[in-house]
Amino acid sequence: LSGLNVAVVGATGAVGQEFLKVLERRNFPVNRLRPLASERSAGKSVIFKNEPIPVEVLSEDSFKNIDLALFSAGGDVSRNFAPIAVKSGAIVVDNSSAFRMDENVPLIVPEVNSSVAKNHKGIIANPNCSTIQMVVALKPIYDISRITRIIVSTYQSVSGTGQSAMNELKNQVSAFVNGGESKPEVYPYPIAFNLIPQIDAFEETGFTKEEMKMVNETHKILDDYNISIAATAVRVPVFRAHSESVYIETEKKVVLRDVKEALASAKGIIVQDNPRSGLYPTPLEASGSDMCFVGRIREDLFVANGLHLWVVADNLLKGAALNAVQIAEIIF
Ligand code: NAP
Ligand code: 3JN
Repeated sequence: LSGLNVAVVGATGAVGQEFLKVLERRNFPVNRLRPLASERSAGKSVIFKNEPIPVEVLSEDSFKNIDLALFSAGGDVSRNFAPIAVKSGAIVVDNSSAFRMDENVPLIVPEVNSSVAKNHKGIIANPNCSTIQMVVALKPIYDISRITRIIVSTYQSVSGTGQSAMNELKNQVSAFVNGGESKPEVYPYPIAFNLIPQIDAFEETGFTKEEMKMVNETHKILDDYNISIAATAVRVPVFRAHSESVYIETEKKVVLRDVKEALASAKGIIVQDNPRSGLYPTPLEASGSDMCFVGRIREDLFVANGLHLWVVADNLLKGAALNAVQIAEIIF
């Protein structure tokens, strides 16, 4: 492959910045890079391969001669501009929720369902970060026995909200330490030294949109709509990497040793599971890594086919930019 012209929509954002680093680090065959953002970024540059590249303001003409367009500028931008990019001849890998549940759009985690990526009609969707790391960890178990029930609680870092939330946590921590005050702007409550059991808006059912993304996207990726799934998504004062406490029930009884072996030999997973010697995954240690870390693997004490796991991954990498670039690597 001689080189592709790649547009990054949202190149100045938390995910967009990771896109540039992942493309460079993985030696993705980039011929020309076109960083795109809003008018707010006019005059700014981004760094790619040690060179400053001027950011262009996103417009209908942005996709001329573009082969691959990586979108991470929110659902509205994707809804408006992804079809334009496709019409211009680009293949779109979209990080937003805009097209994830569209039946014409494959929703891909390469370790889980790479074979359906080729069914795309121009747009391929990248799942929500919390969904990605959960299905990476569950697929090797699912291949031993179907999973019938999932109950998950997430501990999501502020980088999942974007650059503004990372600044808010930092400012609140330093204000707190200095005896001052820093008012919440991004979140409804202070996030420093706190937990917020709300990510995105509540639906009538009492679940949030983020929680329902985990339900609906997991059904689609595993192509199993019979799994009973309940999620509680919580924002925690961590800068980077999401953690999840996952409880599952399998159809057949699985042997714990087989589960650990399947996870340890699965692509993209590192098992860190020796809790009595202090070995289990944490978000600080997982930050910056491409891998999905799994630990605290244990049988439920009361339910015969119940298992518990602790799953940690970098939400900006495997949860966003890395997974999207891995999708592009499958397609080209
Ligand atoms: P962020 O740090 O706030 O960055 C947002 C980016 O979008 C910036 O580059 C911004 O440009 C650009 N943008 C916003 N409005 C725009 C417009 N009208 N036209 C062109 N560019 C526009 O947010 P982030 O954390 O990177 O997340 C961005 C999006 O990625 C999210 O909204 C979400 O859809 C998706 N995302 C997905 C996952 C996942 O789970 N896979 C995780 C996080 C985010 P300016 O700098 O010019 O404002
Ligand atoms: O909050 C997180 O940790 C992940 C956030 C993801 C997100 C944030 C704003 C808009 C999404 C997403 O990827 O589902 C969206 C969206 O595209 O709807």
